[in-house]
Amino acid sequence: MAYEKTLVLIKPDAVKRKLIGTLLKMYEEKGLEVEQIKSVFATEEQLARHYQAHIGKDFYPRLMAFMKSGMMIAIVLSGEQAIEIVRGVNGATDYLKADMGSIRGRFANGYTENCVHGSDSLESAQTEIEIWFN
Ligand code: IDP
Ligand code: MG
Repeated sequence: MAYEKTLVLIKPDAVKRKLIGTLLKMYEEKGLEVEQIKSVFATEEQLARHYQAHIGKDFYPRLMAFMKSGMMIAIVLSGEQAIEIVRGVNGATDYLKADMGSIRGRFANGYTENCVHGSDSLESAQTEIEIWFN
């Protein structure tokens, strides 16, 4: 067991659909603490750093446009195994295969518009917290 911090983004689709409270509740119900939270309009630079691994992929332009399409909520969550817990609560990247109890299983309407982001490793959590909170 390891105490971790992880970065969550509530993406523009979920904010527009007034799901902020519902999604925060799902993380809190799993015992995670909200350490930092703010609303944010992503800049091109933040997104290019955040999604660096996906630059050049076919879905990248659509992803960038979507992530700039409205306000997001950036959150630092902490707790034991926080990174893995958040990935579980979020559900699989393929929204059709995501567990029906997960956020994506319940609420995602597409491959791009999938409500949430969660860091996938300790390294990306550190980098992403820096991107959105510094
Ligand atoms: P993750 O969000 O589950 O970590 P990643 O593979 O890191 O998934 O992809 C980042 C984001 O890019 C996804 O959350 C989703 O919004 C978008 N994305 C990923 N794969 C596809 C795809 O095949 N088509 C369209 N959008 C995608
Ligand atoms: Mg990812």
